[in-house]
Amino acid sequence: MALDEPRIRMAVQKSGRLTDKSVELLTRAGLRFEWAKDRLFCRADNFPCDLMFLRDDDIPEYVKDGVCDLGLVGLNVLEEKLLQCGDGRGTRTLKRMGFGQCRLSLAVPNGFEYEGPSSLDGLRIATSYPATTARFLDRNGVTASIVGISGSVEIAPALKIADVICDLVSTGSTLRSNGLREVQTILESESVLVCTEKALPATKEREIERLLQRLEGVMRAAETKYIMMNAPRAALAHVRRLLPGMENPSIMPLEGTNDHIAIHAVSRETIFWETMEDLKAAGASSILVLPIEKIIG
Ligand code: PRT
Ligand code: ZN
Repeated sequence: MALDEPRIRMAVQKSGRLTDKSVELLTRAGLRFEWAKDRLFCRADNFPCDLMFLRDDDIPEYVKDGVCDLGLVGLNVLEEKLLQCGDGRGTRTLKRMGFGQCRLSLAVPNGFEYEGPSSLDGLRIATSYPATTARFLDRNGVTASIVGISGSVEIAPALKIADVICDLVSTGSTLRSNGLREVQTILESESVLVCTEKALPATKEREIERLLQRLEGVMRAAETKYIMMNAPRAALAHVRRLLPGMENPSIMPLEGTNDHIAIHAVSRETIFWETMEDLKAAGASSILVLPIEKIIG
């Protein structure tokens, strides 16, 4: 690998909820690097990509400014930081990554009657997402005051420093244990892969495309299974109905029988135990479901 080739620089959360999944995904996409919790910079030795480990709050600006070409960050942080430092633009979202799912929601104390955004008029809203919350209020023609808090937003109503809150929710248990009720989602979030909008050399664009294809392959493989079974030939149509995600199965004769076949196929859908039981009831036997590691093409 030539030393002067342009290398992609990619920002990843240094230590937090997104870190392990990000590192795992990049490793499964074939990048080989020596990662340790205290490292800020890692060079992949088999792909022209360097990783920079940052606080997630810094990733949007680094990508916007072109210090990093790519970033893996929560959509919630991306939108908030880009709104705080400009008009919300400056990065291109290449892919939703399917992990780190959560939502930014308004929550009110139990007993508060919420009838829509207008119920917030004149109230104080505590949040770590002031710009995203302000955008929501603005879009809904609501005037409320925003109390910026950097952590433990859920205790603000009990402390009487705010009437309601706008915070990230995943299971909802933090809200419940603080006597709050989620009433409105203002942003559905997950981890996203973003690219800078600054001009990049064509070689780098090509490498980014190659990396993206690999990441897509890893993600698709995770959702896809390889299924094998034996079945009476007459049951084939029934089997296909039970597995709508199955694409063009390979059908092979089974040695020693005329009426039984082996069916092998890739299924784009999760195969549940119930489906396996239905397949068995339809006459299938020796049903195997195997994970797929990589997919390309
Ligand atoms: O140090 P650094 O600044 O990098 O990290 P951080 O502490 O700011 O962020 P971190 O690591 O906590 O979260 C990173 C990202 O994970 C967030 O920006 C979201 O995109 C995503 N994520 C997914 C979450 C959650 N789920 C989540 N549940 N981030 C935070 N929470 C918190 C939430 O703030 C609330 O306090 O969990 C609590 C609610 O959870 P439930 O399950 O009780 O509803
Ligand atoms: Zn953060």
